[in-house]
Amino acid sequence: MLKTGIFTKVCLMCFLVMLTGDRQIRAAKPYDTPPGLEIIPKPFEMKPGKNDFSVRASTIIVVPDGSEELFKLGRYLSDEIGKLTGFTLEVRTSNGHVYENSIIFYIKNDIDRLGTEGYDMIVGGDRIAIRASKPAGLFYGIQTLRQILMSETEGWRNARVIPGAVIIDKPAYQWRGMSLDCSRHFLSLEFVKRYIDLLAYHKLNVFHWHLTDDQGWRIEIKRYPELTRKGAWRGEGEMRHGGYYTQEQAREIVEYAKSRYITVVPEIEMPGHATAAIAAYPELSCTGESLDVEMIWGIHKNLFCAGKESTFEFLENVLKEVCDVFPSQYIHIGGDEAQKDKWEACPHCQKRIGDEGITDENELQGYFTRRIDTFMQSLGRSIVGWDEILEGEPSKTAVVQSWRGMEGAVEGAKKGHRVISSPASHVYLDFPNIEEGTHDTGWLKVTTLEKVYSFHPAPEELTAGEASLILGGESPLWSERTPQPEIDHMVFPRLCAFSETVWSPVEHKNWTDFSRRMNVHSKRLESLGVDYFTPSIKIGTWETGQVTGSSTVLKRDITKFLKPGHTRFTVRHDRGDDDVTIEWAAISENGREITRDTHTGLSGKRDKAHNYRFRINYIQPDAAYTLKVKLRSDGGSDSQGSFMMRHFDEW
Ligand code: TNX
Repeated sequence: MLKTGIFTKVCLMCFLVMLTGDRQIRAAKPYDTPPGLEIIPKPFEMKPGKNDFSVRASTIIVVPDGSEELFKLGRYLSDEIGKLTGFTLEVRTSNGHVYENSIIFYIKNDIDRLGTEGYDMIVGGDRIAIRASKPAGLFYGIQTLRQILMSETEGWRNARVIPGAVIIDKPAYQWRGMSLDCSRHFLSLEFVKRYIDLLAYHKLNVFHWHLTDDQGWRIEIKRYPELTRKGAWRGEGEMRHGGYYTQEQAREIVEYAKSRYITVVPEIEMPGHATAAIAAYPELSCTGESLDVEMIWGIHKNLFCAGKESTFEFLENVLKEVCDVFPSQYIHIGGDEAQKDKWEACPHCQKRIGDEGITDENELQGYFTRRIDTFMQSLGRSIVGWDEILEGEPSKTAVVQSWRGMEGAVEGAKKGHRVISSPASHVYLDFPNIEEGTHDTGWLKVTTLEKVYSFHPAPEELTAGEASLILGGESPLWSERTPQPEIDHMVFPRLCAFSETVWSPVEHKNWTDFSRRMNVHSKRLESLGVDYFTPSIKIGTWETGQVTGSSTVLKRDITKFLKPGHTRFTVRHDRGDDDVTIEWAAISENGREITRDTHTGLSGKRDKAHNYRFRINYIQPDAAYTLKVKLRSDGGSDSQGSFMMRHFDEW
């Protein structure tokens, strides 16, 4: 098995020299995806080769000597191949030997054209060579290999043949992010780790962790224990919801992400989206009034007081602990949707405006942001803020995340800020996939897979110099309407399209080619256990005359459809002038009610649909199951609507 044949060595060297010969950074040339190589995001360059490589039980993974990190990467590849093929591959350092049938990692610091995250890969005959100038590049080469092994060639999870190929690959953007909102719905530590793996699989490298908001504070701050004792919980009884991450758990996520070449960027919202913090420490607001952690979605007017010095003392102490846990260069400080009514009425804030000689409350937010920015710089960090921070002229060191369209990206870059593009219109994963009525406010517009695919991080109106300030893009999952079991459904497959918009060169954009690769890729998602978007099924309707001004309970048979796990029913208004109010929905088994979700929902011309959710632990064979919904109209009886249902795998 061990061969040091001079011929083999010479051939391999020639191969590599041929590949490195071209040091120029070239523009990407569009190409047709060769069969068996349907990678998402699409690699920079790829050519089919003559000889396929077979993964065997005897295949050896060879890593360069002397690096623990590279050895770990070898073990990681071995584990992943193990999951896919059942083989346990040995990992060895090369020691100058050339092994037959091997996957070889090379680090060459001078492969300029690959940058810090690129790799090239030659698959031919009895070896696969993956080269990069940094370990991150090898990691992405491994993701490419994982995807190839999860292709249709020999059946799912079973492919052992990797088609001969030469791949040269590197990202278009350095900031390829996704964010999870763990405030509106708490997400378990395991679930967050699973997402980190899914991001890595799509070559994304930033996990933006939205940790605080009106509806919950989710990160332990040792100096202020009430933040999580009180601020991490909302509601009473059945409606109680919450949870938080200890610093130790957050560190675990940071480490886990690091091993996947992902940076965790935490977000601590200020001055708005602060209700949970204020519920814990009322003195942080302008009025000091006592508040509960918010139960209702939308924009709330509780801001941290910008007049009191104690607010800054608190925030600095919090941020110090945050920086201690999160080594990221960038710390997100929110800044969005800060409606300033409370500041207008606050003597402390007005005094601050007077003392600082600033004109209004928008500038007061600018003062706030600059102060926090200066503090963060003193800790050696940089802030990221939502595009509203531009209204207060922050210092140039602040990174702007453009979300209300691309205007913030244009303005931010023109003013010399670094920018992350996240236009809600294209990359918000809380927006519905199709018009199926699972949305309940006018803000949430249908965002199809194709729409996400059409996103481009760099606005055309920028000069080349300005465009160089666009760090990349980020796709957030806001979780108001998405509890944990439904997250996959909102995120996938749209995150796959997004990954291509930030990794692949824009010249490669080709919806038809992407859709074809996506057909293969969706099988991969299935084998990874991703419950990606599929439409709800219609289990019944109500017709004109059935829902009137007095409450009625409608029943629909769901025996055929109900499965154990998490089920969502959508009550959707389809036609008619009358809006419908829903009081509750319930499920009965053989005529006996087994579970009920009681909360008022509106299903009408504007807020079309409302969701009711159940967790069913057990389905009794031969039992009959019925959905019951209690509803009434706002007067007339001409509304018509549908009952929709979607089952979700439990996480
Ligand atoms: C706006 S995006 C928000 C979030 C909401 C989201 C819902 C941003 C900076 N603010 O607080 O969750 O819309 O789509």
